[in-house]
Amino acid sequence: MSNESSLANLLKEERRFAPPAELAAHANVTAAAYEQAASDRLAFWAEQAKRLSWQTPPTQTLDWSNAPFAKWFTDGKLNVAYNCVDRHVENGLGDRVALHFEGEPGDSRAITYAELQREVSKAANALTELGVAAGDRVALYMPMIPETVIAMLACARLGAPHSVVFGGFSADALATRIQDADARVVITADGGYRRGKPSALKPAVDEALTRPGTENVRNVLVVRRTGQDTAWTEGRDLWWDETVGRQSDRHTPEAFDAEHPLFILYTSGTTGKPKGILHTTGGYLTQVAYTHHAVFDLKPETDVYWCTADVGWVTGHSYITYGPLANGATEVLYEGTPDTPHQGRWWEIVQKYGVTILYTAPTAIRACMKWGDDIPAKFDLSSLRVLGSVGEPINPEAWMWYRKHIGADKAPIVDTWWQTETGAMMLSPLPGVTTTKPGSAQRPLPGIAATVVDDDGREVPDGAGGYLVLTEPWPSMLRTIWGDDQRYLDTYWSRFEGKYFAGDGAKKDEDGDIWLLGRVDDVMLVSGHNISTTEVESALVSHPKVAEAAVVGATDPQTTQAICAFVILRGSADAEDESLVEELRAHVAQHLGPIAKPKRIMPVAELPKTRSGKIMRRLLRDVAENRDLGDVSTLTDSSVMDLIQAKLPGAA
Ligand code: 6R9
Repeated sequence: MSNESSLANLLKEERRFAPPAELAAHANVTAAAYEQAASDRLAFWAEQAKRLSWQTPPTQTLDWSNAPFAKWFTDGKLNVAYNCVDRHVENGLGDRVALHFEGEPGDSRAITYAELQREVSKAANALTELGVAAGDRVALYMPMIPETVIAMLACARLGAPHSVVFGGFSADALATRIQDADARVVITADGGYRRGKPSALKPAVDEALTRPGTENVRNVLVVRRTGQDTAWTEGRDLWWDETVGRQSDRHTPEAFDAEHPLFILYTSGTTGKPKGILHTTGGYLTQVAYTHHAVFDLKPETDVYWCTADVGWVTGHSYITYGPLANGATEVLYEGTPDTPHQGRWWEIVQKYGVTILYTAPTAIRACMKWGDDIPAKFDLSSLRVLGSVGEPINPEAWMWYRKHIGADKAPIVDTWWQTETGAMMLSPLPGVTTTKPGSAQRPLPGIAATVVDDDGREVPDGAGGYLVLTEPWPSMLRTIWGDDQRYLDTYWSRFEGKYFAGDGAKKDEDGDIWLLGRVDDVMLVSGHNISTTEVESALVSHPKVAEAAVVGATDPQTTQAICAFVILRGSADAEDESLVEELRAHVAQHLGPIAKPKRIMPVAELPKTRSGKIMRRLLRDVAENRDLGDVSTLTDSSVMDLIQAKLPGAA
């Protein structure tokens, strides 16, 4: 990436939104937190660790002597499940609802903290009976149901690291992850409900377990959710309701070292085998609890919190299971898709439970925009007071829509930047402090050190772009890649001396606020200029006829790369209309300058996405460059690619 052109800094966004006075007046965290943390970062984190109940409180904060392998709170001992469940019951909050479960078919179930304690204890006793001991890995392949959260907490209670694999992944993807972690038990369900029908899970487990390298799996524990026919391997397979159901609901948690492994979560990476990101106990729980308290301004007595992520994504780990429950929150857990049985399902849920804090992804917001403003308008969303976004850069137009149509033009939006590797939020506005800017994640949170550097690792001045780096260790950082320390060093710590390389392009505006520009692989080089796919996509989405856009750089003999855009049009727009394509090209040129004008724009019906809603630009690049498609195993719906390819000139 050339320095002088740096990353594009083309999009001008002038809108500003001050925090609501009422919220600011009672906010959990004020501007003073930044100063406290800046004056003594380690003391700040030592203070935050006191949010947890330690059996042995730590006397050390950070051991960085073997950098970049960090140890936080290393001489402390605690139990994560005790912190997320038992202590709330001991504090007299046993009757508080922990989970409001809403099944896709409309069944619902409220689980209090006291009940959660009994369920987690029973599950821990069952796993113990199956021979699971501290350090053993347990794989989870589950729908979004309470047993998933219960199983995670039961593993944590026993010190048995879990590896949750998305229910949408194939048997192949599941087998690779079982092999890599050498799992001993798999917890699954007969199936879950998706798009109005039962979707089986158990067959993929059966298939995965025929693969070499999975022989150490002794048992498969199967939750009965859909009641569909399920093949059975006697001696190996056990029904959850029978095996867990007959256990004692008492279980004494054991305290583990702060650095005891808590979970492994695989992230795909652009090439090669998936990376098993390892998280540990004390630092992780400290930072997820703190950020959940600070960024959402959580008041556990009155708030109803809802994170729409799947638990198979890191967002589900940190902001469905661990952060909210460590804070004693009441939260919604929803099984299904946003448009089943109708496109207002989410808003109906917000109304039903009086949700006050909503945490979702830009891809979902854009889908709702496409369905129309009239849909959320039919529901009472007045309970909402803080809105969160995560997963991708949020386009300013989607941000504005979220604020106006969901947040009644007053709920602050917190755009939270973080990664599986960072474990918890790293950059985000604070709802009672920050004057927000549509599309910017703005500043590192208190206690976090991040900046933007150029090719040589030098910090860029305000107004310039480059790469996002983290310059100091943080409590919830990954400790390594499971079984591959070298890959940990190579992937994150070798690009810039002493700094964590996040792999995201970013720019600083004139105020020093940070704007994320997408993965570095998604930055295009066009006639010597670096242009971010995110900015071109945002320009396209700002056109009234465009609902979604994905932009890639395709190799081009004249300009190195040529900008190639795939767009989903809104309702009535005609995909065959050549003049509309011209209008869109001109629209981008007008917003970003002629250099950013896409060479090709192709209207399509769908875009390829992962389960966490990220557009798989790698596949679109394959299409744009007429190559065979790479690995499609992590796509939600692989038929999308057939549809897109069939539209291309020259397609059969
Ligand atoms: C939590 C999560 C990490 C990548 C990250 C970045 C993108 C996430 C973002 C964002 C811009 C935000 N990302 N949040 N980009 N603004 N608020 O998504 O983890 O699945 O590991 O993805 O997601 O590119 O590097 P993960």
